[in-house]
Amino acid sequence: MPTRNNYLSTLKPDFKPKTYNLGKIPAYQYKGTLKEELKAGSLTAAKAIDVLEDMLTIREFEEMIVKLRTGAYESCKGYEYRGPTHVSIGQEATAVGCCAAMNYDDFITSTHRGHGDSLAKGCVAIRGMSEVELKARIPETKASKKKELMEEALEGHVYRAIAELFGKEDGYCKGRGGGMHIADFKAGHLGANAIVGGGVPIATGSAMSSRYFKTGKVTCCFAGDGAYANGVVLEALNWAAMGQFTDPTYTHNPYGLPIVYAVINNHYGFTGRIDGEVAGVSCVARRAAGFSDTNMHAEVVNGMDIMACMSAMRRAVEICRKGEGPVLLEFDTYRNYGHSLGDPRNEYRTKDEEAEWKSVDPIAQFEKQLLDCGCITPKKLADLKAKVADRNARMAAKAAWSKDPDPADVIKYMYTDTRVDTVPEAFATPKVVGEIPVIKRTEDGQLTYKDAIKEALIEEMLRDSRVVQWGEDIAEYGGAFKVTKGLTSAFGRDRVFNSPISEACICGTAVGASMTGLRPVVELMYMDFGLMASDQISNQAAKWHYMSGASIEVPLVYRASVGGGKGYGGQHSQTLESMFAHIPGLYVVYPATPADAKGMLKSAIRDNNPIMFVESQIMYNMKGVVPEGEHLVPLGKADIKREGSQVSIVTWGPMLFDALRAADMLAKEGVSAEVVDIRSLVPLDMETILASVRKTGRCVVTSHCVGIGSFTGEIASRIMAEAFDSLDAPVLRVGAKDGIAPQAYSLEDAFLPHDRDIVAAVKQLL
Ligand SMILES: Cc1ncc(C[n+]2csc(CCOP(=O)(O)OP(=O)(O)O)c2C)c(N)n1
Repeated sequence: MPTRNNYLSTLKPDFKPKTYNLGKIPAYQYKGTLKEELKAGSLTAAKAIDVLEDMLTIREFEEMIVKLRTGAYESCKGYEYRGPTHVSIGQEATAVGCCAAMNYDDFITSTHRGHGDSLAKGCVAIRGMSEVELKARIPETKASKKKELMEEALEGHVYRAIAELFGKEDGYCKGRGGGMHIADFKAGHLGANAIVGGGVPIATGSAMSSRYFKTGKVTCCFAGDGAYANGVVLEALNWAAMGQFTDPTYTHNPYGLPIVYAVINNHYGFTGRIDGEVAGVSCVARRAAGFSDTNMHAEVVNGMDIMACMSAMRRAVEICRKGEGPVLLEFDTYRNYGHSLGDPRNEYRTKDEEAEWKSVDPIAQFEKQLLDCGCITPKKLADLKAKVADRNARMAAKAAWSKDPDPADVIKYMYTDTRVDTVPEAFATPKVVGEIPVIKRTEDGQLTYKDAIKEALIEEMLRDSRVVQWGEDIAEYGGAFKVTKGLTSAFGRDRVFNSPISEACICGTAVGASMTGLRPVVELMYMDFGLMASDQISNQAAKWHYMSGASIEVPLVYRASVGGGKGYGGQHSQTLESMFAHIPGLYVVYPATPADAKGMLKSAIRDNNPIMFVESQIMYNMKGVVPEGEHLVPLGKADIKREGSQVSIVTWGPMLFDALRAADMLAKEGVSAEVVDIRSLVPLDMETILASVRKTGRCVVTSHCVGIGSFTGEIASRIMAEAFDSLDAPVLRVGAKDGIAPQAYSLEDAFLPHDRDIVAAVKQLL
């Protein structure tokens, strides 16, 4: 483990002329055949037939969708499928080749065109399961023999995948996700993603978990060629290749991320051509050269040849398990249909091109090889095809007429109510590798807000080894505001480390890491930068618990600090919690006192929901009494910070202190104001707010958010809807001006709300 001293950089200027070698990327090197693989023992005839069965299962599933659209699918006539139709016919070898070359408990992430990946992963997982695992998967089974159990589980797999596609309660995600978000965490499938590139940082985070826990598990990240133009994907490649993971001369743990970036290059984005149109590289694998001196062991593979796919993936997995990942494999393949079935393809490609690719169809080619080397007879091949078609048809009919989710449950699964009350033994005694920073209280027990946060971080790191932190400059430097100072030397670089300036990846890797066992607490240096990560926060972290039908939890904390009030201008001063509160699925909390900061952060780290934890930079040096040791403040519980009887001032964040000063000022004029600090925007403690308003009859809601779209409006409207009879006057709001935070002191002062504005509003009510 490097100490702080030997971690100090000793860079010298060196401008000697040199040339950087970008290396070579092998392409289409595989020349083997099934016969040779069988002879070499890398594959058995039985496994080869399983591989064919899985490809046929995908083809049948996708052709079902095509036929459903025209009413030609016989087994569920009359059933009207509504939903996306991104079929992957033509690409089956990539899905099956990759999954079949992995262990059954390795991980994948997938895409909007992910039925194939999902089916392949499930089939491979089921075939790898023990009898006990199979019985757990299909608890109602009457089968006892392994083969029967497996066949039943495979049938159940097809059923649950179709049921999810059809939006049924029996689906993998209880109909909450659908085909574009299908996931089966029990089979290592961490989710398909309808945001192009959205799953790539998640996969990267999953590989971080494997590295941290030393499980040896590999993650295969499926994404299309189109995705490799997206910022977050390029961020993820940089992240995975970071020297602090891979460079043995520099790092304490030179174990590269065990991840295979599987680029499924079907040559089109939606319609945009990667070849000669929307990219400037001759092969997508060249992207790898931009991020790693080893070119990430990139390779271009014939994605129409299942043997080539499997061989490449086997080698990639081996590299990863040796700790030499990441690996990037580009699979050259083709989608026979358009982007979706609504796309006729004729605007951008020719029938001749399609015919050329159909002539190298992966299934037809592999069937020929199986027949040629006598692995299967024509009769057995016909039987296998009939079995697959029949299974799909029966499962489709069963799914089509199975139970729809109950409309009363529309928001069921939004949040989890679980948290870590007891840390499992394996994680309960984390290693401490250096001195733990001393946090000093004043004689009367006070701490700064910043130290209160730091104390919470230290206590939770000591309590649970799964709590891991990353963010920009948070290691030796301690973060831009020094909140994490000293934590790297205390807990080690595996638990507190610097990230690149990649907010989307900071937030997205946390999602994948939390899905696979870590409990990340990551820092957004300024809340404004959260907008760079809004997809990962809002579409990924916030949504996965619901979209998976509660089959996965995403326990993570985004610590976001707000810069307003320091004269930092428009891009470093925004108070954006109202925006994030508008995203269902995310908790949003904002403590205003040191005691609440400590107690709420500890609760947040133990909670199993994704949480936006907002901190204000102007409060970092504010002092208050903070209980030592185990001090937990529940999330979603408001706090009456001052009792009063004539008006309620409902607030959160730094406006609490304006509200308290306003209450003092009003008291001098004989007005009794109650100050309610909501502390959590989501979940919101309406009960406490309503009880206060029912008592006082008047209410002002105030925060640092700009007026338009502020969460103050949400509170005001709910008070009016739920306590109208108790109100003697309308609810008023006090916020920042509807403008952009200016730098000039005079302007920022005019921009932000103050105690005097609250007093004026109260007087208006009275
Ligand atoms: C961030 C984002 N932008 C745009 C889209 C719309 N869209 C869906 S699929 C797609 C093309 C994706 O191309 P690629 O990654 O190559 O995958 P393919 O569809 O070819 O399998 C686009 C633009 C989206 N879903 N997400």
